[in-house]
Amino acid sequence: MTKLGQFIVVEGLEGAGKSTVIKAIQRELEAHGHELKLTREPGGTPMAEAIRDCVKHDWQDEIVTEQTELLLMYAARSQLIENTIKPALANGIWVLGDRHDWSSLAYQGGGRQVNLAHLNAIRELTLDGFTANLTIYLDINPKVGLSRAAARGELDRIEQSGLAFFERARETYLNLVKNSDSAILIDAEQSIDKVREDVITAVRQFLGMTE
Ligand code: T5A
Repeated sequence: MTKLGQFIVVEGLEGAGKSTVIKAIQRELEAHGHELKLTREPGGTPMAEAIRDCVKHDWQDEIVTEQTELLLMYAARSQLIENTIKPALANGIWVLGDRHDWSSLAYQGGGRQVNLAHLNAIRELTLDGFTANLTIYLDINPKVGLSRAAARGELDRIEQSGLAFFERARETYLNLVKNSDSAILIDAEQSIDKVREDVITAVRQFLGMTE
């Protein structure tokens, strides 16, 4: 019988270094012989990528409501989970995700402060208990993260949400890590090399438990 794949997610605010560490994790997992599928959220399937374009862009003077943003994030997630992540895991392929459900809890729940009962109802409908095996949370002061993101170019619609939004999102992430036994916090304000080193140590520990 095929051994199930594992789902590892990297989370964090803008500019925390997710894309940067994902390359290092990929190398590590492949060196251990794991076949790997990389995903990003929102996105990762043709339809979910179209939703990504929708949520990231400005719509001239049409306001994107908080409810629309929330529903689109979970619509994209549902497409990705059912069409890509679950089939990969069932075939023994490991999945490495650039963001997942915690991003919605942090950004829509914490940042936008959407109604939590509604958020949880949509989560239950979409996830039905599905969850990552390991979440690596890169913790960064939003001022530092946003300045890294700004150095790369113009900020998109969500990135323009303001400092208080990102402070609430960070607070939510910190609470999620504190209350999880499958997540690890990495200080993302360290040098890139030190962040990578800490992340790889965490991944090796996880591999020790699963292999
Ligand atoms: N969103 C997403 C929601 O609101 N709800 C949801 O449910 C989901 C899934 C996605 C947007 O959607 C929102 C969150 C986002 O706003 P995105 O383009 O995927 O959009 O945004 P991010 O994931 O935030 O992508 P970023 O590229 O901004 O962040 P990364 O990947 O964390 O950062 P990275 O690795 O590209 O690094 C950024 C820069 O910093 C440098 C890098 O070289 C790079 O230039 N850097 C460092 N510099 C100094 N020291 C370090 N330690 C550094 N690490 C990286």
